[in-house]
Amino acid sequence: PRHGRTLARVRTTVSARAASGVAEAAPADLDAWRRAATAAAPGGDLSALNRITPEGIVVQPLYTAADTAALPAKDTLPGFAPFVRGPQPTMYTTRPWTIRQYAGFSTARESNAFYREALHSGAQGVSVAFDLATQRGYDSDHARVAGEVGKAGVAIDSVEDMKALFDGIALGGTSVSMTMNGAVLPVLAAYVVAAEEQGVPQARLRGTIQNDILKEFMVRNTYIYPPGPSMRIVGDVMAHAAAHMPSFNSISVCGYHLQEAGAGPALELAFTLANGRQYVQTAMARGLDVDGFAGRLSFFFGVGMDFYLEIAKLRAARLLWCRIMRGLGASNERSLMLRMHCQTSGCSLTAQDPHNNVVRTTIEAMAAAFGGTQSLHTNALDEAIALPTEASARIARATQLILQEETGIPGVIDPWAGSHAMEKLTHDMAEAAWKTIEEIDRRGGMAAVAESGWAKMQIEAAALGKQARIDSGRDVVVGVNKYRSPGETRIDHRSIDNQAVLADQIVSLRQVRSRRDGAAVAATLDALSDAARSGEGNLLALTIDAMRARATVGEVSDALELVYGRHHADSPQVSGVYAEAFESAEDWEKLRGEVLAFETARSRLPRLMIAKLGQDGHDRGARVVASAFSDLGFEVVTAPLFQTADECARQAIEHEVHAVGISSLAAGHRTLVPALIQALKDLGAHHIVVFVGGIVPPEDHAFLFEAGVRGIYGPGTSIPSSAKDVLDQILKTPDASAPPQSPAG
Ligand code: MLC
Ligand code: 5AD
Repeated sequence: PRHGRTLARVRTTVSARAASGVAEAAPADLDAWRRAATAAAPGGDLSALNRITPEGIVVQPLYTAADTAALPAKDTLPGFAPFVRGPQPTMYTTRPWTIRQYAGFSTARESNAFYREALHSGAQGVSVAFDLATQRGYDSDHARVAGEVGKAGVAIDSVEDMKALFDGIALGGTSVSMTMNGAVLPVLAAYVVAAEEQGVPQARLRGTIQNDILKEFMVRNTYIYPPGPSMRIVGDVMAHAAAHMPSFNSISVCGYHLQEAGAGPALELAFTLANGRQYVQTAMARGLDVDGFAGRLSFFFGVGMDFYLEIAKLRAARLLWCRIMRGLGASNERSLMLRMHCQTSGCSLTAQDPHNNVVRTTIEAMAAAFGGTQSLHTNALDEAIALPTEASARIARATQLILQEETGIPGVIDPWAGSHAMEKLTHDMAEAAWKTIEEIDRRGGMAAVAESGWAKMQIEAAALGKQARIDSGRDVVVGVNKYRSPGETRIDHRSIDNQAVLADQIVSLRQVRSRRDGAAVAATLDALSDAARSGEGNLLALTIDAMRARATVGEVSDALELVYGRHHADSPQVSGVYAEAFESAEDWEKLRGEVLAFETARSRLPRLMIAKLGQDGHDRGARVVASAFSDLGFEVVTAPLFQTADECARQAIEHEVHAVGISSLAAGHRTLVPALIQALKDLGAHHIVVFVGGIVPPEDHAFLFEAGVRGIYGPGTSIPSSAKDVLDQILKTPDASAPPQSPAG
């Protein structure tokens, strides 16, 4: 048969080459290659073939033995320090990474059904996404969160909800990750009690709590209390877990959100490791033995599209962590080994041509597997539009199943080891990250740079540079700034009936409150406030008592807020980075001209307030837009996070802005944006124009326009195009000083 003949021919060719192998075996003549490559390089300049990443890492067109000859300790083995090649001696050959898809929406019952179906169809662990009300420590019936209950994750108010969430899922067997930071105490406590009532003692619980508050202050913003008390809470969780939950990972130190907020891989790596080190030092300062808890520290990285560098980053992470932990006096092997979860990059995905996202995610997932991750989430193709549907979640899961079961990839441990390129890039990545860690030390350590805002500004500057490179076409995003599709691909997406979820939660909260012993609950909450005040006792242990008595998430948070207060962040804004990185002088001048023309027409510069509403703290987009618009000549006011619609309207009026731009990434827009427009009208500010940017599914557009929104800018919108539209829309609207149009009727 044809097939056999082809095979035979291949075999002859191979053996013929082997016979005349003298020429092939000749030592590499690097100078000859350099001459040939120089001749072929554009302008005869070989260095033009280097790619220099925004972080200054040089990626060469060719690596040879000459690049790796001087590197220290290349020839290491998996399962042995410094663990560059992986934490397990056999890695995926005996147990592939855990397919662990982050998910949660609506009520506990609905999310439970989703998890069970996922576990039945190939998922291997659970990962809970909580709604923003829960993440920020509010019960579902709190007035500030009405628009957000059940939207971006599942609503959990008490142990009863937690029990429903894991109904029929054996908590002793399945490992569960919970992405919880601000409200870590009531949520982890509810989990412990739910398991206990399932018959699983805390000693047998497997899983991970995120409990990484430092990165919340830097980027993700679901903190509740100020940094000092927040770090005590982290420490109490670590201490309790070290003593009572030996199989539970008490912290997941996150780089993912730093990358999503704009950090390149080296910055992500440096900040994550420095945060991890800060937690270890915090626990040690409380007198915990480092080897008693460090083996249960876990990490979490994002994996973006820069394929080689992402693999190098994951290898370098293990190398550096081993160095850091030895420096802190750890000696147990488990304390030295970095174990990680990875998630493919949400911000690399596009709303345009959404099917392309499957390709991007596959490539990123391969990088995570080549990098030796222990657990992986692959994003769904509808990432930039809404939460995953059953169908898109199925493809995302299958992406991993195919890698595990069809490709042979898990069969070779750390297959890139020994590649001149990969070894050199691993080394260069580690060096770049280490330099930043040294700079952090010079600035007083991670807690100091997180609190001063320096860390956040580094990340924001990177995000602005990236935005400018995409807007000016230097960084290509297929289907967005190049090869755009003439038509729009519409896909189905999940939408959540927020009002129905809210009604459900209110009923179950009422039930919980009516059935419990009120005096007993009050006593546990008082004990909690006392412990917060005195600094004595373990807050997690006390919260477990409170949740067992059926206190709610909101009540526990309030008991602590009473002592600690709620934190309000105030972070300085980056300026000039967007302007500097924007490459098309002509486009730039044109836009600046329009801003100046506006000034002439309206006798003052366009003034814009950029705001987020409710509990949605994902502020990369808002901050990038604010900084870039300000570079373009707008006067920009950045509103504080977590405002209600009414508070936002009052601020807008106070600042005399022409327009308010709302950035919405957590699906609260259907409730919050109309409420803002109403509040502006009620206050007589008909002239203030409202725009929305962020993740807004196409069906919501008509609804928002009807409510009075004047522009919607989804992911992939270039800043110059939205700026132009904003100017046009403001000019179409009568000024505040102009006589108000009499409303019809
Ligand atoms: C694994 N094991 C092996 C082995 N491979 N044993 C022998 N040989 C091998 N080759 C053992 C391990 O030692 C371990 O046992 C057990 O098998 C499970 O393996 P694991 O590697 O620990 O995997 P897992 O249980 O999945 O844990 C992975 C983890 C953990 C350590 C990274 O922390 C985790 O699951 N993290 C997930 C975090 C997450 O999903 N976050 C979502 C964030 S989303 P033993 O006994 O050693 O434990 C988000 C988005 C947002 O944050 O909202 O912003
Ligand atoms: N369900 C599934 N995935 C989610 N993500 C966020 N919330 C959810 C959810 N409720 C994913 C997205 C996002 C990242 C932070 O996590 O990929 O980018």
